[in-house]
This record gives sequence, C-alpha cells and structure tokens, in this order.
Amino acid sequence: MKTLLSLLVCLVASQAFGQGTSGDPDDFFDCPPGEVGTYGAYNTSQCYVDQAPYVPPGGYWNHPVVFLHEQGNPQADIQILLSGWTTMPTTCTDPNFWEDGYVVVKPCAGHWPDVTLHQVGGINPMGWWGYFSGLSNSWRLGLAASQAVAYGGDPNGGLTLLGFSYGGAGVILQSMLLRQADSYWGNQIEVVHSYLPHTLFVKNFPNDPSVDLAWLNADKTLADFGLQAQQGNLDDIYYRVTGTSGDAVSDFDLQFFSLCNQHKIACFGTWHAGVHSILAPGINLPFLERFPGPDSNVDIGAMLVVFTNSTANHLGPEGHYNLGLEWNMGPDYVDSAAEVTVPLRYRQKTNLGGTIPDQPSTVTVDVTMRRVQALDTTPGTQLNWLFGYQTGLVTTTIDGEVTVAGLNIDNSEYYEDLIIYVAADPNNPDYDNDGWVDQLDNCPLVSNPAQDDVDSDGVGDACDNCISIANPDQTPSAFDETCGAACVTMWCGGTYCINQ
Ligand SMILES: [Ca+2]
Ligand SMILES: [Ca+2]
Ligand SMILES: [Ca+2]
Ligand SMILES: [Ca+2]
Repeated sequence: MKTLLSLLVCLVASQAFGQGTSGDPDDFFDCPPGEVGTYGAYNTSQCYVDQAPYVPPGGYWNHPVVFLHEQGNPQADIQILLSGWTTMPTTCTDPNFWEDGYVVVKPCAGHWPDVTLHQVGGINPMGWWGYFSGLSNSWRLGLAASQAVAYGGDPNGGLTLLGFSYGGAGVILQSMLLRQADSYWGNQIEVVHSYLPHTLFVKNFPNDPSVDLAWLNADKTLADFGLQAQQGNLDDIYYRVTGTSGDAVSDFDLQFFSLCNQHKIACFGTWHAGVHSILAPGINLPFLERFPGPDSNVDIGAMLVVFTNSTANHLGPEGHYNLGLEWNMGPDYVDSAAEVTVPLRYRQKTNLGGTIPDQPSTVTVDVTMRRVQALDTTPGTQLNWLFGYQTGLVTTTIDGEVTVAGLNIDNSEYYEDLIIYVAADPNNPDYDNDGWVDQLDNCPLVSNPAQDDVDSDGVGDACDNCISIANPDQTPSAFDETCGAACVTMWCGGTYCINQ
C-alpha cells in the first residue's frame, strides 16, 4: 500500500511575451521594445502610430494604439466594433480607427455613399446598422478588416464583430450580410458579440413597413436570421448576446435563441428587460465580457462546440441561454483520426435575482462538435462516446459534425473530457482495451483488467481519487482535482491529500 502526498503549490506564471504583430509593424508603428501588459484574458502591446497614411487628418492618433493578443497567440485579433446610434467619436469626418484592439466603424452618413436614399423620416437609417440596402454597403466591414491587417491584425486569425446598442443589433445583421458580400471576410467571422442590443427593429424585421422604405429594393432575406440559419450560413459563427435594450423586448431574445437551439448555432446569452444598462436593479446576471479564459476562446481553425437544449436555460423576459456551460480548448483538446476530446464543465449560477430561478446542480444538454477535422464524420459513421461513466453510440448525419445528446454534467469547477472515438466494435466499445466494455468498466479511460476496487465504491482503484474511502460521487477537493474531498486532511504545515 502506498501513500501519496500531494502538496498545494502556488505557481506564479510569468509569460514571456515578445513584440508581436503580424507583418512588420514597424512599417506603421513605433512599438517600444518589451512593452507588454495584460487586459483581462489578453496580453497587450502598446504602440504609437508614426506614419501616414495611417494617421488620420487632425492628428487623431495622438494616443497610443493597444493591440490585444490572445494569450499564447502573439498575433492581434481583428475585432470590429460597430458604434451605435450616437457616433463614437461624435464627428463623422474621421475614418475608421483602431483603438484598444478594435477597428471602430461608425454609422456616419459620410461613410455611406448612398445614405440619403435610405433615410426614414429624415433620420439616417445607417445609425441603426440594419436599415440600409443590404449587400452594397457591407463591403465596409471587409474594408475595415483589411485596414486592421494594415494596422497589425492577423488576416487569418478570425474576425470578431462587436456592437453596442444599435450596433449590437447591427452586428447580428451584418454577420449575415458580410457572409454574402465578402466571402473571405465573411468566412472569417468567428465571434459576433451583441452587447446591450437595441433589438426592436430586429424583432420586427422584416415585417416592419419602415424597413421596406429603408431597405429599398434589397433582398431582405439576406438578413433573415431564421432563413440564413436554415440554409446553414451561420453554422460556424459563435453568437453572444449580452444585456438587452430599454424597450422591454424579450421577444427577440426568445426568438433568437429558439433559432439557435433549432439549428444548432453556437449561442450564449444573458438578458433582462427594461433597462438599457448592463445592470438591472435586483438582477445579478454574470455579463461576461467575452470568454472566461483564453482556453475557451472560439478559434476559426478549431472545433466549434455548440450546446443546445440545456435544461439550465431560463427563457423569459429576464433570462439566460447556455449560462454556466463552458469548453476548454487547452492542452487536453484533441481532434485526431482516432478521437475528438473536448473538456467540458458546467458551473451552476444561483442568486440571479429578478424572476430568474437558481440553475439546477446538474444540467442535461446536447453537445454538437462542428468543424471536426481529423475524425471521420462521413454520414453513416458509427462513433462511440464517453463522459465520466456515461457512454453512448452515435451515427453521424452531417460531415464535419457529431452530436452527443442528453449529456448530464454536474456542477463543478473542474472540466471533464467528452471523448468521441472510433471503436473496433461499436456495439462493444472498449476505449482502454482492457477487455471490459465501457459500460461495465469501473475505470473506462485506464486499462485495469483486474478491476480492483478496494473501497467497493464502484470506481476502480486505477482512477479513484480516494482509493481507500468510498466516495462514489468522486467530488474533488478544492485544491486538487486528483484528490477527492474525502481524502483531504489539514495539517498545520498545509493541506495534504492522504490517498492510501
Ligand atoms: Ca475498458
Ligand atoms: Ca479500464
Ligand atoms: Ca474505489
Ligand atoms: Ca473511493
């Protein structure tokens, strides 16, 4: 019998980070060597524009330019921020500009060649980021993305569209239009973050008579979310809706997420009704800025994880969709010919306030992997899956995609691997080749032909996080995932795991 001591160690990781933008930023920027900071989940580098033509008239660039880099990725993301009804900045004579990692695109009349054709009641409809003649103006986002490349963005790193207020509604419409107006940049869209969206016109779209006036002869079906979803044009985009407008419109949210659910589009959202603010009185929705960590980023070159039919959703005037569900594309993530593995977790949220109930401690959810690359997902292929002690068999129907339905995920700070793999005998799958099929194996991921289980808790010694004490739920300790809470003891010198 052996004794394992696991000592809590605090590591302070310092990440070396070089000067990093794509191309040769020195062509355009004066970047002080070694200049690096952090902003949320990002590293930043701060440079100063020193060359025309990237200094707009009026010396707008008399402030530093900050690039955001995903940690581990030295190249700057291209993020386009659509400004809302009120312009940012207020003058419309400036071109797009690049600040804090975003190309900011303003809804100014001067930026649209045919704006006067689309005014409604004397109001510039461009400000609404949706009332315009469809494709003819969508090139502007592609142009903005191209400008970002000149400023040091990574042309192959994916595109994020972010918008506030009317801009928040606009990014959803523009994500559909750009796909059709500019195939290159349209296919680079990885994240659409609609922040405090002013969704009234989207809700009424395309049945609002004023849309007819503004849209003129353009094809409104190009910006019909339901139709575009049905045609599969939105499959690769991750939509994130945060907050909502002051119009007390929840209909759009419900309709939007209903379509996400129906068509397996990757969506996340939290909203409340009544206040065009991130904080509604008495409501404590966690409004995450983007993703909780760099390993839960969406990457256009990697698998896209889609959650649907979550039993933890609350769909009402105040509510949330896919709240608490996360994936992790860090070191454990695999997309190979033999298997795909994606770590998943669910963190239950409680005390949300308003009319929103606590989330359940266990969620049941369907998980679809889109953009599967190496694993054979030819329609008709049989694949087996494993998640803890849950197992199953799926038959693929769409190439590049596989869905595991009805997964139960317990509330936990720790991730658990969802493994979808090719079994030699799909009807008798044995992932670890120890002679025990997955369903009967007391440790399905580790070969243990003897199936030893000294504490008879159903979890084989080979993977029991507390070998000598029965703990069938395997609740991990707070300080070490591999040490069960049942095995923790406190000593004066620290916290130890006694797993014997
Ligand atoms: Ca086995
Ligand atoms: Ca085993
Ligand atoms: Ca055991
Ligand atoms: Ca045990």
